[in-house]
Amino acid sequence: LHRIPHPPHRVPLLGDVLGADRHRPLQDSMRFARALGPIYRRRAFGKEFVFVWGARLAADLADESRFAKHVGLGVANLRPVAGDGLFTAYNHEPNWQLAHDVLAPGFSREAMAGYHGMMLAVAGRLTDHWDRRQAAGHTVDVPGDMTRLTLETIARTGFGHDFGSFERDRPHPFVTAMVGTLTYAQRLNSVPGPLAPLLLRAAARRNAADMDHLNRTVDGLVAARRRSGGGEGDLLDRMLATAHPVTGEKLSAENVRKQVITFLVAGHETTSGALSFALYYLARHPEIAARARAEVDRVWGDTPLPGYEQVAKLRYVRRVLDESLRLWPTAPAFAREARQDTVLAGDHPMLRGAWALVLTPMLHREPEVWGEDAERFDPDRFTAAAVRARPPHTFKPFGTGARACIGRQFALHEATLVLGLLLRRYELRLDPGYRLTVAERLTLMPEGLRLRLERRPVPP
Ligand code: MNH
Repeated sequence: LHRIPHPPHRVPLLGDVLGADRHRPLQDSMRFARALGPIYRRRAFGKEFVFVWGARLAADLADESRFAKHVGLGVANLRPVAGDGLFTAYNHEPNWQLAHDVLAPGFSREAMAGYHGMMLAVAGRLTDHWDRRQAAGHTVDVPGDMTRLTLETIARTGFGHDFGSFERDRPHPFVTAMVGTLTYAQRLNSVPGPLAPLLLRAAARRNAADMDHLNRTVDGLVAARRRSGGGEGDLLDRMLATAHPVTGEKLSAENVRKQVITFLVAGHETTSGALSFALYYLARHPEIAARARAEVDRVWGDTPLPGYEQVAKLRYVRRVLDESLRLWPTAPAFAREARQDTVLAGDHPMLRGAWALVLTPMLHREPEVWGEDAERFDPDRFTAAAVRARPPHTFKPFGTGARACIGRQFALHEATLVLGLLLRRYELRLDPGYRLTVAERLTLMPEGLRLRLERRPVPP
């Protein structure tokens, strides 16, 4: 450990937390990364935390035979909310494998093709809303509306539920409660564990109320499904009725509750951020937007509603999305622990159970991999040839290994579809005075992003 650099001024007890931006811990860690290099440590309240972003080190941590997901920091702080749900389960908890095997078919190609029609319907609610805003001469609230869209999409496709987000002026109370618990989980990292109940008394009370709200929403949704006696084989049906193909075991009622919360939250928050950042970059770079729009016009022609197959054909739009997730991966870190005593990248001895946090936004800007212009937005970094030329494990917006994102294809399909529809329908105008600032609540979101729209002639 002593060979890993750390900040020069360490305060007794507090460690390296002074001067830290409590509301933007990830961007704070990015600053430390730039100053200290590809692996560094920070001390907080007597504990050392190791941060990694060098490409060679991150690639070694991706070796599944020696490392696995570590449930730590933000993820661990979500255990009271999501328990042994898929995202927050410990590797050794039997409910991880059980739920993974039962739910994975819900993300197969066939399942995705089945969601496509509902995704289109929800996107139609977004464009109806944006048409009205545009006609009235108003700007649109990008993160707010992307959250409406992605919440309705996962709720409809996964759970046959309608939150009515587009019929509300303010965020749905479910979203407010979710943002509350995510923010609270992030804040728990900035106070010494034992003192949390004291320092965060008011916040802890609010958090309990938020968790209550999430639980009640989910219980209502599950009860409605039990009454109606099954849907059309969506995620909720799988959770309630599908037995494990080998063991015949089913998810318990308590675990179903955790999975529903997990999927409603993980299934929309990060996709909303990804769409918001992509729209920011498209509006900031009109020449890139024009190229993407030309692709949509060419590939979709004047089909009013693109089919499932037509979405994957938007190769350039997809590159815009990848490049947005490179600069701002909206789930910006993941932790890896040693399965046994080992040496990281031949340099750093690690005991079994020792862990490090991979800072994805810094890995994605590593100059040796992405070049000296790594901060520049350029979708052509994701042409097939460019991807082949890069070393493996250098682009990790969806994490790595057995515990990588189960919803990756779902998110990419939804986001590509929506970007295609929006590019085809609108020109996006950004206030030239807007400066990108990134808000953090474990996930990332562009702050205060509003766009002015101009309608294009579109198929009926
Ligand atoms: Mn998702 C795990 C990022 C969309 C459901 N997701 C992960 C991880 C990352 C991630 C990173 C791994 C975390 C870790 O190692 O600790 N996820 C994303 C991003 C998007 C995203 C950037 C959108 C863009 N995720 C989605 C969607 C769903 C979903 C959509 C569901 C429909 N994600 C999950 C679940 C897990 C996960 C569930 C946990 C998987 C597991 O551990 O088995």
